[in-house]
Amino acid sequence: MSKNAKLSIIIPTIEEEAIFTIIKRLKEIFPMGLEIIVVDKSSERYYRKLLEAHVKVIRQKDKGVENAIMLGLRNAKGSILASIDADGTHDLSGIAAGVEMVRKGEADLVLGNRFGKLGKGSMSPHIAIGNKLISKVYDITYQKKIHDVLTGLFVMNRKAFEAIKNVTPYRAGIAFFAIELANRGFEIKEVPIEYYKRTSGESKLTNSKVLYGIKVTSHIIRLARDYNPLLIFGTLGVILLVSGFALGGYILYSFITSGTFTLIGRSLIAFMLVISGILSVIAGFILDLLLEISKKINNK
Ligand SMILES: Nc1nc2c(ncn2[C@@H]2O[C@H](COP(=O)(O)OP(=O)(O)O)[C@@H](O)[C@H]2O)c(=O)[nH]1
Ligand SMILES: [Mg+2]
Repeated sequence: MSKNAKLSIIIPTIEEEAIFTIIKRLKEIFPMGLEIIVVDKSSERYYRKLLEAHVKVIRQKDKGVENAIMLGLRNAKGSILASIDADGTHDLSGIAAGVEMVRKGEADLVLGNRFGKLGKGSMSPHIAIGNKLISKVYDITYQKKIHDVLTGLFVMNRKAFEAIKNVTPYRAGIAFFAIELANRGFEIKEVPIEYYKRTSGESKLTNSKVLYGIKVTSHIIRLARDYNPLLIFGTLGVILLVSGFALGGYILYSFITSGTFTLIGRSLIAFMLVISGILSVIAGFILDLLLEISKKINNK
């Protein structure tokens, strides 16, 4: 890829005030060969303000950030394509780092890992746990070393985009791109970025992040081409078993040292952990068997 290959950056927005600073800074970081495409789902007033920022603006008629980014990508001319949230929470330098990796051919898709340098108070603890768990499921299912599959920053090469440009996006945020590209054998890597607290407005993504998280997880598991239930349920089972035995060991130790048995609640939890662990492993074997049978039937 040539050094002055054009870079297109897609910015999805619903009334984000931080976008104007982002546009200004991106123009400073990439003074040459930059195309900024804002995919806007805001008011008339905001739209007019965007036009004054001298960027390409596409107004989104349907819903969802996945559709917004896809719309922007389909209209992009660059040989390297990127996207960043408009709320000012993502570290812009992640784009340059991702472009470098894509340019060198180290990856086809680079995701900005917000857990690299998470700013204080930038992500609430339960959202962080949810994001980490979802990324772990992605990591295990697709065998990629990714820690933040729901980030708002990515860079990809045109070849990767051409392979998925006709796929209709589903509700999975940027995981949609990571799932589709993993299924097609593209190289996916990450780069650590800083994540900052939102300075204005509220989250626009969804009314319920819990439901959104469940939807994303189900897409990740259902769409895996080489879906491996034994690996997923087996790993989960082992984690449960290890935690159960660890807790059991601790209970036994305190019983031996104190001579009295008081930890009834904890014993129950340890018992449940071990039982669920065993069940999870069994479920993995059964699902694996069913998958094998269905594959054989389909091939006939
Ligand atoms: N065009 C468009 N932008 C969206 C939509 N949903 C979210 N966004 C934008 O996508 C980015 C990420 O959304 P945000 O609300 O910050 O999600 P969060 O960081 O997960 O809370 C922001 O720039 C939003 O303004 C949508 O349906 N259409
Ligand atoms: Mg955000």
